[in-house]
Amino acid sequence: MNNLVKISKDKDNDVAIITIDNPPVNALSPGVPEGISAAIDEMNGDPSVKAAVVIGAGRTFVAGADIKEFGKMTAGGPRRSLLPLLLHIEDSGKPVVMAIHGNAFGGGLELAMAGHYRVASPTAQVGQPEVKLGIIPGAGGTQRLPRLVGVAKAVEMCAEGKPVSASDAATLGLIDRLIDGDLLAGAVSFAREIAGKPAPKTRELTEKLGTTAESAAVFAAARDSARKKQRGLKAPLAAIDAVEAATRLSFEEGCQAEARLFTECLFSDQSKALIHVFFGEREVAKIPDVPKETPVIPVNRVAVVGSGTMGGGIAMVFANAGIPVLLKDVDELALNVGMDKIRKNYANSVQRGRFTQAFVDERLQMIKPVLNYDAFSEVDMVVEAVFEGMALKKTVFADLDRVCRRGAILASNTSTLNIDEIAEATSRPEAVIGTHFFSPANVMRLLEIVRGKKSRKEVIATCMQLSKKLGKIGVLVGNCRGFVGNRMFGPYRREAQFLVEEGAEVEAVDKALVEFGNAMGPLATGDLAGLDVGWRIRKEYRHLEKPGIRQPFAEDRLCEMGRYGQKTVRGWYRYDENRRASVDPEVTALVRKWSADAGIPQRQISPSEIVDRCIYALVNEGARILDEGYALRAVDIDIIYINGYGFPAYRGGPMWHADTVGLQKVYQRICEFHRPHGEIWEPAPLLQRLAEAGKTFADFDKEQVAAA
Ligand code: T1G
Repeated sequence: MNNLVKISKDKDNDVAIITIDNPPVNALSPGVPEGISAAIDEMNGDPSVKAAVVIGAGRTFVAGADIKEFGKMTAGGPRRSLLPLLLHIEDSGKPVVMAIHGNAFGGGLELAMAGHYRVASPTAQVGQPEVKLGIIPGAGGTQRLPRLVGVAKAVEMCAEGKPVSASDAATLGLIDRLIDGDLLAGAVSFAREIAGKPAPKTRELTEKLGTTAESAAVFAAARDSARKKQRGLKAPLAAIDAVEAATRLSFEEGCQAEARLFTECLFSDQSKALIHVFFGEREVAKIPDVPKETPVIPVNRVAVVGSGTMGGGIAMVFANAGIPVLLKDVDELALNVGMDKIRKNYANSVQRGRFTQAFVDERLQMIKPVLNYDAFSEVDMVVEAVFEGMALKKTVFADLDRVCRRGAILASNTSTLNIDEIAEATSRPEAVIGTHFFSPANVMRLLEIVRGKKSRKEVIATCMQLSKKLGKIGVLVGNCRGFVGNRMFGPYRREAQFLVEEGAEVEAVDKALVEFGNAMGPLATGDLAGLDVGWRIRKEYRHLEKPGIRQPFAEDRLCEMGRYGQKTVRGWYRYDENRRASVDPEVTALVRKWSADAGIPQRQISPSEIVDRCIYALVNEGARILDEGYALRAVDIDIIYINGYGFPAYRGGPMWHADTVGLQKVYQRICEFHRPHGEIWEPAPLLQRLAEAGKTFADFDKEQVAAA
């Protein structure tokens, strides 16, 4: 593609209009910076022109540097092409006005800040989200931003990466004027207003910089917060260092400091992992045999059956997306308890500033509690969220088959049960699908969409698209026991229990996985979800357990004692009234006794063995799932674990992490576990094949895409 085509030039009398046209998000791909630079030269060379407006074609200004190019970069990265351009714009003899709509993110905001003025649509957003990719702004953003918005705000924007609305940016002095209506027309008349006046160069502004000493407390607080809220991430701390450099050094020296920090981040494993996650969250939406043109079913009205913890949360998800919900339960008491929990959750969200009271009042109006199926014939979709028992689910689906109109989607929130068996309870298995939300449903981003043998493509396409509208990441999985997430979680938690039975302290197992980066350890997670949930499922499937295969016993024994975790104040840990956990020596003593009775020798176990056994159990089961075709790609598994199980995004997910370690090394380690622990650690055939071929799970994904 000819570079200059991405930049179109026009004139409105004495104002030049430079349009960036590089769909889908006007990224600063190769040729774009050069095209803008050439257009600026042309404008400066045209005596009839007094000023220029730079604007984006399509739905947005510039969403940043082209992330797809990062893999090809050598030291210095995008800044080599961007920084000269930005200086060139700043040094333009005639003023340049940046007209922002949609998003000005990363290199897009850096470009905008090199302009002499910025105007924006009120709905626009600006930001430096680079830390979400494990990098920092690399084209002067950490040096120009504090000059425009002050040090504290610049630190916040660069270290947290959150977008700022155009109206807040205007208040901060980052945007010079908000333009209602026609942005281009407004920008051109603004340009005409400022033409001939001195054009302020952002890099020369100093009044908002202050001194390092004055901002010392800001930097200290930001580092503290980054270490707590973005635990394990390197980029936020690097971003703070870079902004701090702006308060100590000249603009040029500050840019060099930024460049060093940028390059360190860019070539880090964390950044590679986070870029994998960025594209992965978009890749999972692509289903090879369900093309994006597949017709979708309009979902304007839904019903949820069951107003328990999950049902209530799911009803909130639909209401929050503006979709009215019928919430059904069997009796008044259950319904009142369910609605009270919803109201309480919303009140917490208002308290935490996540929603306004007006928003919440509106949403509560959208949730209609009902005791019967009378209005179900009007809904486009039903999500069943009743107790996890096959018989009850079949009864509910038979009812839904009777009361719902043809064409409605019948979805189950089951987390383990067979979707095809549930579908057989209806006369329309093609309309049945799994929509497995994660607790708390109104918070967790993951939605596992479970494809039944007969689920229609339109039903799948609708649920995939709907997940985005619901603010979720929908990942399509196959119908095997526990689907993808929970199926892998089994071996992961099995190993955690085995490790305790072999001598590791409960808190040591959790500590090792938390230090690895997980949001919570496997045993504490069990206490949070309720140990009895897994216990009931294990009891339901006891008949499927292979004789002679070692099974963990500690958790079952705790449950037999009524220790279900947080909800019974005791589980693996003991909990106080604020649900704060403390080590329970009684559990350690109990497990030691049970292990002695079972003849399990006790030994010292290192944190690295704890991590390897738990994480590689995930990887090995993940490889089986891929081989059996219950997940489309390894990246799907990564996205499931990051958004549903608190796996650290900066490690890219379990499969990417295995690639980073090296599959040969992972395979060898699994073989080491296989020898003493037998069949449960038999290496997955796919893992063995890839390791022996010197390949990765990423290679597997590429081959899948090529074969599709
Ligand atoms: N580079 C390349 N491709 C990009 C891209 C980018 N910056 N942003 C989006 N895409 C692709 C994306 O993969 C998808 O492709 C399509 O565009 C639509 O995206 C020097 C170094 C802007 C909020 O971090 O946050 O600048 O799947 O599905 O939901 O300091 O995209 O269709 O093939 O996400 O409407 C900093 C990243 C870069 C912003 C739009 N910028 N993008 O969301 O669409 S680093 C970012 C987003 C940088 C400088 C540094 C979102 C969006 P496909 P989408 P959306």
